[in-house]
Amino acid sequence: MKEYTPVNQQSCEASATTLVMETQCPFCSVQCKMKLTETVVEASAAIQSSAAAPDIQYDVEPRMNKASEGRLCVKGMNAYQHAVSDDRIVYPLAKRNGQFDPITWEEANTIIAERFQSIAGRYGRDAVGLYGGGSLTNESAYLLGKFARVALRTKYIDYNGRFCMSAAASAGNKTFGIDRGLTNPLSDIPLAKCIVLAGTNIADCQPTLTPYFTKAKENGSFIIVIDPRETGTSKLADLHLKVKPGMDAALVNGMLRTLLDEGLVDESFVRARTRGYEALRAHIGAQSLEEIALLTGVPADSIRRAAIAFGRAETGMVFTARGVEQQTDGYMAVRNFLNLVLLTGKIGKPGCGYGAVTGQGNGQGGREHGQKADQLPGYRLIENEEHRRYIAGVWGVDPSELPGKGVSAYEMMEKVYDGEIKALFVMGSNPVVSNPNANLVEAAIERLEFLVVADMFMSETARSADLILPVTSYLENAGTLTNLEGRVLLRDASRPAPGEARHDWRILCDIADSVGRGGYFPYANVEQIFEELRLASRGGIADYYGITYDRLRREEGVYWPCPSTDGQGDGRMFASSFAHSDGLAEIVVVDNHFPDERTDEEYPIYLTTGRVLSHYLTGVQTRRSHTLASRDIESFVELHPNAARRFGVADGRLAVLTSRRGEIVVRCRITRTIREDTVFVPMHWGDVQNVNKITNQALDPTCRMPGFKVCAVNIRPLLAEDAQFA
Ligand SMILES: Nc1nc2c(c(=O)[nH]1)N[C@H]1C(S)=C(S)[C@@H](COP(=O)(O)OP(=O)(O)OC[C@H]3O[C@@H](n4cnc5c(=O)[nH]c(N)nc54)[C@H](O)[C@@H]3O)O[C@H]1N2
Ligand SMILES: Nc1nc2c(c(=O)[nH]1)N[C@H]1C(S)=C(S)[C@@H](COP(=O)(O)OP(=O)(O)OC[C@H]3O[C@@H](n4cnc5c(=O)[nH]c(N)nc54)[C@H](O)[C@@H]3O)O[C@H]1N2
Ligand code: SF4
Ligand SMILES: [Mo]
Repeated sequence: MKEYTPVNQQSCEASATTLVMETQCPFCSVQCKMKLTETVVEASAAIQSSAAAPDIQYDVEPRMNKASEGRLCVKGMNAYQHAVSDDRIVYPLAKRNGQFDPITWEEANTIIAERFQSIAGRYGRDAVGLYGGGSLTNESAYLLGKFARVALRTKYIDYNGRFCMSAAASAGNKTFGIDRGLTNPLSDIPLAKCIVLAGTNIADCQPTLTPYFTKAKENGSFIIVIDPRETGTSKLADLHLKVKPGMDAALVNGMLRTLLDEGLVDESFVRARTRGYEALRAHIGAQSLEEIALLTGVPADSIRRAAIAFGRAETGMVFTARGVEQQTDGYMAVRNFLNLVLLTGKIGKPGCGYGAVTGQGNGQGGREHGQKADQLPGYRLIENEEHRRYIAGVWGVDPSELPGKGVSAYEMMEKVYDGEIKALFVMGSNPVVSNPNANLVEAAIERLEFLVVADMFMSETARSADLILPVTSYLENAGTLTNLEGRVLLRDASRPAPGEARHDWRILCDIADSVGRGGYFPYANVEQIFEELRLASRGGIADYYGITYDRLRREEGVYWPCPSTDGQGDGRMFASSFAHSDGLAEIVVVDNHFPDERTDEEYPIYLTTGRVLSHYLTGVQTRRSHTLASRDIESFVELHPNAARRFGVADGRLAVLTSRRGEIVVRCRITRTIREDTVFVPMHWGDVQNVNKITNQALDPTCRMPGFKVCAVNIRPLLAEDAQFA
């Protein structure tokens, strides 16, 4: 743990103790650095006698770092509030007669071991499932994967990154042979002369990156935003394509058709560096721009302008995020954006590349080291014999002991519902709010024989737990996180754990011990886990072998892949070859896909979902920050005035949104900035405002990503007085 020196400032009235914490923001994938100073002012003896509580003040200063260049957004500025809040769970809690009672760690570990072993004994080891998250450090995420396969020996493990990065990750792997979010360092963005921002709202979701794009604009870049709504990000746009939700793949086909018509395909790059172009050329040659305009709701002229701007620009970058990816064709839609990058030869050079804008703080590292159903550390595959042998060797087990692959996050919830999974261990996620079709998930969770949740707070999921394990926050827990660029960063611990809260990795080691597998989890500190992770990832796609804590302390983060301790890691990828064994990138034919659910008479308008600036994911943390909560105290539905008139709902009044799966109640925000056929609801609230009670559970057939971004809904005023009268 990092050393800190309390400073005592004595005065006749009061004394102050100051704790300086050098840390980084726990929220999004930029991982901005900051200095947090806590000053505790003890009242004087005279005042103390009247039982005054000490006055605690916090001061936050952004710190220079390569990603945010010394910026912090409003979430980072206020991230301390939840971590220091009185709402933190600080003792293990067991539910008895519907009430949570504090228990000791010893009791908690004994209960867990007994219940897991009894359930595994009665129904088989696969009756216990694990559910992880992208906010866990690399060390904890790695250990959770090992814990599933070596301590509990179950095949059922998956994590919330399934809902986040799975479409882009599978597309990157298939097209390039590797998935590392951004193929370039952020510093390349200002060099791009044309930038496509598709389904990514950087201004609200990675705000400290916005200046890279404004700098690009100052350098003459032409910015194209593809989003059904106007957002903070679309304000940067020279051209905004207000696409119909779910129709990005078709939109890109229109752009590719234009490239072909205008002779803007970089034939020599395509010949030298890719395979699969012939089939794609035939496919896009058969597309009609007018039909695509009808399908996508974007005028043919705008599609042409976008394609010509990107095709002609000397350099260019494409970014996608969840707007494109959280679709039932998310994998193929991303692949079409990668087709666009490849056909124009805009990759592997300064100012040329692709970025899947990673979401969670460790959304990148969290998807590399084995908490995914089909994965082993270093991006290895659990069904690959050679990979199994290698990892079994590192773990000291027989390869035949490693389970096979399980199922994706939502499918795990279906197995819980069907009674195949009887016990669940959740670490770093709030699945009752973040899964699609949340009513089913809530019912599933209630059917469990045994639910353990490791969290800092009483989340909506923790409420249903039999046992809650209190974990340390970013201020208390050390470890590495990999930011959206693929840069591995070390975050030291800054203060002691509150009460009896424990680190995630420590909790896993202790439970492993209780189930008699402690010999495989002998770590005395987090660095020892990283040392094992280095070995486990060695020779894999996500090779961390060359990265050490010493290096991370000396240098400001190291890019993966980094196979050797004197190697620098690769900031800009694919300069001369891609990661497939033949060195080529794979172009693929992408059809004009429709969303799984279309509007009809009963559910006549599209719902899309996403984020607002001041809240983070299911809001468990940001709703506990008074500054952030007060910016948006409740959820809302954003809808066009014509849509409001059609459904008779009024601005500022409550409306009921219904779908085939359930209903929610939210307040109306009427605005001309959204398409008339689409409404938007953010995802940050639970219970009656949990938008996932109405979202569609249909999954992408390849990556198993749910189509969070489109379903069909109906809207009505909650009460007569909420109605709009024409
Ligand atoms: N403030 C804040 N920041 C965050 C988070 C947060 O919760 N709050 N979460 C973090 C995480 S984990 C993630 S994954 C990222 C998410 O970052 P983003 O993906 O940028 O965020 P979203 O708001 O989910 O979706 C982006 C945009 O997609 C648009 N969209 C909806 N449907 C479609 C469509 O069919 N096509 C296209 N092209 N666009 C569409 C939405 O209108 C929205 O503006 O943000 C990270 N940063
Ligand atoms: N409708 C709709 N649904 C969505 C999305 C969408 O755009 N629309 N986006 C999806 C996306 S991209 C994501 S990433 C998911 C995220 O959804 P969730 O996985 O539910 O994410 P969080 O709300 O961050 O929940 C994390 C929980 O872990 C706790 N936690 C935080 N840090 C730690 C830690 O270090 N250790 C432990 N043990 N616990 C910790 C927090 O207190 C919180 O309770 O939601 C998905 N759901
Ligand atoms: S939320 Fe993201 S952009 Fe904002 S301070 Fe935290 S890491 Fe930086
Ligand atoms: Mo995410």
